[in-house]
Amino acid sequence: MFELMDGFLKNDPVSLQKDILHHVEYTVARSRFSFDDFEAYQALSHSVRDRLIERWHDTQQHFKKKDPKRLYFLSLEFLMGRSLSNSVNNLGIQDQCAEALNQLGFEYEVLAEQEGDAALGNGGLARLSACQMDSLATLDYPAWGYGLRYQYGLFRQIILDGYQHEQPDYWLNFGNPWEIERVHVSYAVKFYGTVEEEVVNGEKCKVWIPGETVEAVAYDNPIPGYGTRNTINLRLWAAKPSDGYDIESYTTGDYINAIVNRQKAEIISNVLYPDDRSYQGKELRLKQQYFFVSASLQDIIRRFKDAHGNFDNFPEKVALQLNDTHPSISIAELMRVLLDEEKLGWKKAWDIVRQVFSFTTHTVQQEALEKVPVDLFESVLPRHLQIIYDINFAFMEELKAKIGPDYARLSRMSIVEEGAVKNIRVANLSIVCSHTVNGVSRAHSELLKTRVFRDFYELWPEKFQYKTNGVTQRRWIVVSNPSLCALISKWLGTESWIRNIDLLARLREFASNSDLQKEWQMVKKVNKLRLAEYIETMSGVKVSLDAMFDVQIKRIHEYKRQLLNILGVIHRYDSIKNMEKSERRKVVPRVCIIGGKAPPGYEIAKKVIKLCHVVAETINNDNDVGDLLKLVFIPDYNVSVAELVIPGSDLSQHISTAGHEASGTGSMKFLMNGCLLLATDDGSTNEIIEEIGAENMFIFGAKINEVPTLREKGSTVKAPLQFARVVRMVRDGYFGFKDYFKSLCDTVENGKDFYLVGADFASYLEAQAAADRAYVDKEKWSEMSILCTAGSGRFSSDRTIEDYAENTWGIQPCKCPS
Ligand code: 26M
Repeated sequence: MFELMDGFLKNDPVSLQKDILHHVEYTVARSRFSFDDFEAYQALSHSVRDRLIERWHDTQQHFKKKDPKRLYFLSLEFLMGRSLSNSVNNLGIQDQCAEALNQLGFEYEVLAEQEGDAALGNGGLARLSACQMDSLATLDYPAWGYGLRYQYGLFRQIILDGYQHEQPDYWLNFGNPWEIERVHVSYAVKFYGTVEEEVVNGEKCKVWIPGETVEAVAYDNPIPGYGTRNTINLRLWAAKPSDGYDIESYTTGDYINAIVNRQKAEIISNVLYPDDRSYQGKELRLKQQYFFVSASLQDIIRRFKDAHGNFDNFPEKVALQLNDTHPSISIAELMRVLLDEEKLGWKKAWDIVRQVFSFTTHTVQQEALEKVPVDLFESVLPRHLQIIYDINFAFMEELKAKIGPDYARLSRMSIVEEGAVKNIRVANLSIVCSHTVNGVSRAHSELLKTRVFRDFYELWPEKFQYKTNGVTQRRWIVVSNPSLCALISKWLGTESWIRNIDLLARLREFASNSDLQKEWQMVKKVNKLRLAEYIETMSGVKVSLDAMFDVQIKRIHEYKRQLLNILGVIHRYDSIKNMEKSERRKVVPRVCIIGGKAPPGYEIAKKVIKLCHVVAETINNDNDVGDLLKLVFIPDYNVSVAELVIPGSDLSQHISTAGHEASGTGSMKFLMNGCLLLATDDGSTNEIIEEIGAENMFIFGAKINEVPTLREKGSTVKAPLQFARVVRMVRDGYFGFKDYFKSLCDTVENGKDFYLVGADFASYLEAQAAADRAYVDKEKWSEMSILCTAGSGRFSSDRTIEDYAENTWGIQPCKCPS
């Protein structure tokens, strides 16, 4: 049974082994003499979980005692991926686990592969939340994450005959050892109904009589910091029927229907919306947002009230971070609680609300900003709509006093959009009510100030900040690339960079050292081998390790321009086909790898996936080409696939049309892994250039300020001949499916080409040619690769989080004693 030291579970291999066997027998309920890899994974996970729980308790106890200002990070999406390897690494018990398992006849790495991803999010925004939770824990900040426990995560992508099909991700099928169900932490969340006026103590007040109640039950997910005892909490809410649900049906005797109706409450947390283009006016989506916001605020307020008599110092103790507009109803909800339940009066309530919220936006597109039809809002949350109207009225008055009767501007800035369908502009609500509005890169922030939120910037310039995104080196180097991790530590003579990323810059000194370069190349080779094996298993394509592995992995979107990549591959193929045999010897061999999910309703994105498959089919089976060029599509791209692919890449592509990618975080993971970037000047790229140097990257394409002019010119901008030629090949059915691809080709020709695929094609090909030339010189390439890792420190989420803590949230570290 469990052995304790100073009251804690021991971490030596013998104690771990005993715990694993205990869990095999009593948690997994298998014989300790016969259990398989999956059962061993479960038992190991439960042993690790026990250790997390101890730390989690101590951390919460410590926070309670110290009562620091806490950060509550509200996000509808967290893309956590796997937990075992991350937890084992952050607890620092990997060697001990490996030894304990070895003696039982199991391999740690094999067991880690048994775990499925927790994919409770779509893409960039959701993975960023996960990286930020890791940094918050590691840097000892008193923080909590709040979100939704979807039963179905992001759909699984399967490819049939080159077409994407979506399958449900019922990720909880085999149990989830990383969560703790808190049956006693539950809150009633209410919807619908009416608002009535009542007189209480001679004062008129509004009373919401809700029509439906759903119970929110807490599931806690411990997030361990690295090299610290601090383990913070990610609390996800699941919807359960409430005892008060549909009482009516019981009394009318319809028992069976009453039960069936009761069960409908669970729908709220059933499924993650898989389209990250933000779409409007879905009742279930609004209910999801309010459900998680209401439960979280009840929890936060209960915790606050346990420690404080009144709300006077609420803003000194609570920071609420809105991860995009998705949780922004919390503004109206906090207002409602303070007004209707706590009876603080408008002035006091408003004063508190304005001090606690900070808002980060993750988009560039004006069209992508969420809107909720007023009718829908009124039906689902009638009292909240009134409050939003009141906030807007006060804001409009304040604005009029400042800017005078500029009605065009007043109407642009109003929280309520007038028109045939009246809408609530959630972004405007968030800006008006937050003390800070953050962008996710410097360039993004400029766009917010000059275009997207210009009116607001002119009114409140002091509200606007930016925090360039970052990713956690714990997952993206230490866990996913252990050989590189060991090599870095060896050359730096310390492992401290895992907590103090600035130290990575010291690698620069050794960038031209031939010993390091050789070891660096070895590590890359091992990772490429692992990736090549995976590619062969997934797609049957054999690839040469001497080829440059060129990767683009991210959600499929027109603005991310996977089409530009594929057309570039077609051009390369066409050029090889048209070469003399003697010339072919000079071609630098390439393996082009593309992976990503298309939103289910996004036809053009789905056609891009099919195009990739048909082009791959032709190229990969062409004996003229052989190892000089391969194209592979990696299906079902997710966090775990990224952990495998990124370390094995030589070159990665971040080629969005300038002005469309708010930041981009994939590029940062590739950089950390010594992978060179081929990129447009978009999102974080120009900040990356400052660290790495343009001479160590392949930058191409129109700049942000050139895009509008290029678009205006439309059809008069002549795309290069090579472009017309490759599009023609697709149009003429060189790869088959001629009719199917017509609409896709139409998006980039005939004067449309909104994303400037044609306009950027020539400079894209030049950048690709420059990459080829650089790859031939192995020493030079290794030096550039080392410089990428060395310069990646600024893109650690540790740096982002410290900046947020200091300049937005006003929180301090609160370290739990070891
Ligand atoms: C909205 C409404 C209904 C359903 C889904 C949504 C929705 C979900 C996710 C809308 C947008 C979502 O994510 C946007 C996103 O991922 N943005 C990316 O954020 C990253 C982190 O800041 C940036 O690096 C990327 O540039 C940005 O595209």
